[in-house]
Amino acid sequence: MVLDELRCEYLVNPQGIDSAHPRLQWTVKSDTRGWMQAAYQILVASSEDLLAKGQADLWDSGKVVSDRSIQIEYGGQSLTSRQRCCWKVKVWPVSAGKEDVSPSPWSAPAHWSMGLLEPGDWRGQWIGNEESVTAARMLRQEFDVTKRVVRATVYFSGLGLSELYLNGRKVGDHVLSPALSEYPKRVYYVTHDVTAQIKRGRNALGAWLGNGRCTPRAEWLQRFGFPKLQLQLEVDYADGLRDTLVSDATWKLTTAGPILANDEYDGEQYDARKEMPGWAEPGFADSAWQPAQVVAGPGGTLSAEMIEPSRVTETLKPISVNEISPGVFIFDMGQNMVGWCRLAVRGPAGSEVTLRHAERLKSDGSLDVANLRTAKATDIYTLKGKGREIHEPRFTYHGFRYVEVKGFPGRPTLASIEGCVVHNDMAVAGAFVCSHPTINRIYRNIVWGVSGNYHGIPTDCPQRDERHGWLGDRAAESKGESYLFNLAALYAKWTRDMADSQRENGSIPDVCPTSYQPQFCFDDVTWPATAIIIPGALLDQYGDRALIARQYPSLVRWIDHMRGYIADGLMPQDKFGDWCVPPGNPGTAPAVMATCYFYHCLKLMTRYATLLGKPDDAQRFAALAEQLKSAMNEKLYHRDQGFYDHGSQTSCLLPLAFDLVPAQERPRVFGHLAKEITESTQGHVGMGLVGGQWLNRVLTDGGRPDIAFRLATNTTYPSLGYMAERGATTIWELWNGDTAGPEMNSDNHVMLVGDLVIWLYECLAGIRADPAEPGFKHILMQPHPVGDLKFVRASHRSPYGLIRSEWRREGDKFKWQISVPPNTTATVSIPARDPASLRVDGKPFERVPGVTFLGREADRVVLKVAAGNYRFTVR
Ligand code: RAM
Repeated sequence: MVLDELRCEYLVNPQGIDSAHPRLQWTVKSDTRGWMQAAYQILVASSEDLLAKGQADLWDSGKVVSDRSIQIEYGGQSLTSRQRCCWKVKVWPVSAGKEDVSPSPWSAPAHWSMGLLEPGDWRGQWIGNEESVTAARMLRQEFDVTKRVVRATVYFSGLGLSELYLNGRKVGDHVLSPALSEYPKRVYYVTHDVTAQIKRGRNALGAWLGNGRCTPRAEWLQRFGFPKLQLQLEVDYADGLRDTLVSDATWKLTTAGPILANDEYDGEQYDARKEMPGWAEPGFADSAWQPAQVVAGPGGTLSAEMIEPSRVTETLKPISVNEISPGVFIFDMGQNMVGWCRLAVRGPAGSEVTLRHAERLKSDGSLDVANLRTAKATDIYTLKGKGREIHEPRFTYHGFRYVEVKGFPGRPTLASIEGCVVHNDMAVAGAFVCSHPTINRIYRNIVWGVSGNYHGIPTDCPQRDERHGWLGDRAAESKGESYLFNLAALYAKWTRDMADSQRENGSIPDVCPTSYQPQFCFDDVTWPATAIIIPGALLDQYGDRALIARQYPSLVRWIDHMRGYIADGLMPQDKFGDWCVPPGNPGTAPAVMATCYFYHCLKLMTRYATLLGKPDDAQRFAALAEQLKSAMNEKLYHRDQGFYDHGSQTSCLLPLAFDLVPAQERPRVFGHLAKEITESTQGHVGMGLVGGQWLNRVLTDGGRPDIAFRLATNTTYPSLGYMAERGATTIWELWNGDTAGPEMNSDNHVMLVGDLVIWLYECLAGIRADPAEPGFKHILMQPHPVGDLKFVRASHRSPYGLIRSEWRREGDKFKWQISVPPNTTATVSIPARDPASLRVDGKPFERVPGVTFLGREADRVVLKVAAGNYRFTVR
């Protein structure tokens, strides 16, 4: 059989898994047209040796007749804490409709290891000191290793943020770890294999504890207390015995180290003169340190952090530096970025360099920090005076483009600072470029904005004193993000935060995990609805059915809690309206927003209940949905005018998007929407972030992709292109960010992206997952050559492999090249009036293997194609 590559993939970071049924997947690379999998076999062994010998002591799946290659649940021996699992897979292809007798060779082996699964596995205690200090806590412990080590693993959680050192070297490359969670319910720990870092003889562990959300800021402190550490190091010896070292009162602690102050929002102050060389190495004299206190834990279950960690993913060089007054230098990073600066400096001991960060400059060239509210975003470094000093902070991050440097000994140059870009390090999932420069520029701004807001959760913004997981910003917008990055794990984690944050009565807060303000719980619909919308998107994009099962009970509780608010058949609960409508445009009534969204949630719940085999639930949700639909059309629809309520853009959009409009009325409502946009707002958006998350798709499905194209390419106010014209390198919180006051006015919010990224990939490039065969097992490919677009080149790394769509218009010709990954099929809808004008790989389609004619639709020819690469030409 022809098989270029068979690759085992694991959905997430494979260290310290805490699911009893880890899910495995693999991809096949093959140029063979129509490559499909007929069967697979998985072997899982407890060691690489056994696996190599084919002795699958944990699981031999046997030959499973199935075309599934993603989301395969481990089905072997029950897995225990710390279990090492080595696995490989082989597959049998379908050939000529029949099963090929010969399977592929075995894949290269892959591994995962289990975390600490039982609460009783944790033998240590939470330690820290219950004292209000701004300084970072430092903790240390020494231990002996007297025998040959075969494996050493450390499991730890240091709240709010932590870094661990072993024998003087940092363990791993994570920063700002662990991920934020609903601490009273769940606390994440991280796992590192430290076998290579342990040595025979005396060893030392050193931990830094930063404040994170365990900050001495009063409101936070009340909820989460002071920083604390729970740690367990397990050293397995060649003789089969194990030593376990845990966090307890025998550890030593000090707050007299160099990090004098640290705060996620305010920044970090570091005095290099207070460094303690060797503190994380054996033999350090720690007699001045105090014993660590055993402290109360945060309350939540320790769970393995199974998302991509935050890392420094790239560094930026400043593009200019300007001395605006004696000794005050403004650096321009050329990009609104998220992270911090690495400072390189030389000078006398005690010199203090202050770096302040901001997104904007005032007209006189000085820093404008008004939109940061109380966040000070200031890092201070005091030199030790020993040659070239390089420093970057540990327990803060900033959203900034400009940096003000003061107190620098001598004159700083462009080489004096470097921007460290920090976010969860997800794999890039797509590429998009087209012939329109405005769209390309906006796309770039979106990628920067979206990635900069991944900090263990998707945050609303990275710069001011907020940085919360506001649900409503990401309702449908998050699906677009999945075309940019592999979000399967991060968003699954965030939905778990939502369930963890849910109240006893079923209410889901608008901010998850809840922050210092548990009162962000309003029982509105549009924000919490995200808890229901995201699992459906992850199902479509990644085929993640298990997530639906996991979240389902929490979602049912929310629905049952909220349905109690229904009055007169309508859902009245709303809090934020169509947040961030361009000023001057009409808002949308609470009952329209809430009823539409609740209806949509009920339809999704019907889908989930059906998927999980719960027909009674499905029926109950469907029936309630029908009631809302009738009430909405009876009470809020104006048959004489053809629109709902006052006819705002969003009040037309939502009923169309969620299919609430009676079929015969659809053209009128759609007509009203199109007219509102083309006339009242003259080809511009007249809606906020709620409407915007459905806008471009509704326009395109209704036959007006030209309006969506106009919105996407506008450079006049209000539009994303306008922001870019005004110099934005990310996406603003407000359409009128340039003229509005600073209090609620961030330059880096993703919510106004709406469904633009979805539209670029699904409608312009035409790459979409078929919900009936999720995870891109079957792909719906329908490009829209719209406006004066000359070409689109896009690709998406789906769970089955790379999907490609590249089209170009040349004179009266339309040329389209696609790649359909092995083990998938696609329905392709080609803009061609006449099938005779179509060539596939230079031939009439009837003569091309793998191609089946499905029919004609308006101005299109619809084909079903097997896996492979195709060239379509339409004259
Ligand atoms: C602001 C946030 C967020 C939005 C809420 C309603 O505080 O920045 O983006 O969801 O308001």
